This record gives sequence, structure tokens and C-alpha cells, in this order.
Amino acid sequence: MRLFHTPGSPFARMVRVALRETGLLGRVAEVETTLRDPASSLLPANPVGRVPTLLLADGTALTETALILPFLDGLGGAYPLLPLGDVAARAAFGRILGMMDGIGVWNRELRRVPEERSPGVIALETGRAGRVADALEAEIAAGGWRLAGPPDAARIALGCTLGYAERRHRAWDWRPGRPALAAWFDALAARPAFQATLPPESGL
Ligand SMILES: N[C@@H](CCC(=O)N[C@@H](CS)C(=O)NCC(=O)O)C(=O)O
Repeated sequence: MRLFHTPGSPFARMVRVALRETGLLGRVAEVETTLRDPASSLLPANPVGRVPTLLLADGTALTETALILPFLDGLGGAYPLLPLGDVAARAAFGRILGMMDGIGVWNRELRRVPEERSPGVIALETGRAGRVADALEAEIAAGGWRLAGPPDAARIALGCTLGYAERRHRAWDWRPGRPALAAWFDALAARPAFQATLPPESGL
């Protein structure tokens, strides 16, 4: 199997962290690719052209993080990323994916030339990210989101989302007023799987 990724993608990083945490990395070759590029090595495998894309041995291209992580669970890793029947774990994972989607939209706006940016979109996504972060701060301060043992899909997704904000979307200063979330993130980010997949810093 081959995992197409780019070093800056928070979604691809979720899969890369999961492969390391579950001990499945030896079964998947990580292939760095390019995005929004007609010559991308990814396009012959997946016309959608997005990462993460997991290319299976029979040529099937599995895309979407929310589909790839459950597929990895079927490979018999060290522990389940999304335990079967655990609706709360899926809800938590889905919420973080929604948060990351919104930050991605916000980041895309900021990469436009200033006169093409939509203040309305930026305000909407700033509000969405802040709302979710505030909910997380309250939950963690109340003892939720414990970091005992290796992280499940939701924890991996949240670590990669905040890691994206730290290094590739610094327009969002998420730490002030959220000490529990900040301490939680710092503890998770110290894990070897996160350290091995740090995204490059961008100018934003
Ligand atoms: N919903 C997708 C989002 C993946 C995604 O947006 N990937 C970005 C990189 S972070 C991408 O490949 N963008 C290329 C493009 O939009 O052409 C998932 O969860 O995997």
C-alpha cells in the first residue's frame, strides 16, 4: 500500500500519525506528492487529486480521512483508532474534522491576494474555530479528552488540527484564554509520532 501525502497537509498528517501510533507504518509506503499540479504523481491514481490518498494493492484509491482511518483498523494495528460501536468517539472525531475543514477554508482565503479575500468567509470560519476550541477548553478543563495511552482518531485529529494552526495557520492565535487546551496539545505533540510528522512552517 502507498499513502500519498504532502508534508503540510493536516489531514494527511492524521493518517501518518495513525500509522506510527498503531505500528502499521511498515505496511504502507509514504509517497510525497504535489497538489493543484497537473503533473502530480497522485492524479493517475486518484483524479480527485487530494491527500491523504491510500492506494491499495489492487489499485483502489481510498481517499477521505474519515474512511482511511477505519480502514486501517481493519488491518489489525496495535489498537483501534475508532472502536466499533463507540458513537461518542465517532462524534468527537467528526467534530474535529469539521473544525479542520473550516480552518482549511479560512486558510485558503488568506492565501488569496488581499482584494480577493472574503471578510465574510474569514469571519464565519474564525467564529467556527473559536467556538469549537472554547467547547474543547471547557471539556478538557472538566477532565475530558484524557491522554492515557495512545491517541484515538479524535485525539490524533485534534493534535493535527492545532498543530496546523501552530505552524501553518498562525493567523489564529488559539492559545490565549485556553490554558487547558494548550497544555493538552503540548503533551500530545511531544509524542514521537507527532514529532516525526511536524509540518513545515508557512508564512501564514
Ligand atoms: N475531506 C478531506 C480533505 C482533504 C483535503 O482537503 N486535502 C487537501 C490538503 S490539506 C488537498 O489535498 N487539497 C488539494 C486540492 O484541494 O486540490 C479529508 O478528510 O481527507
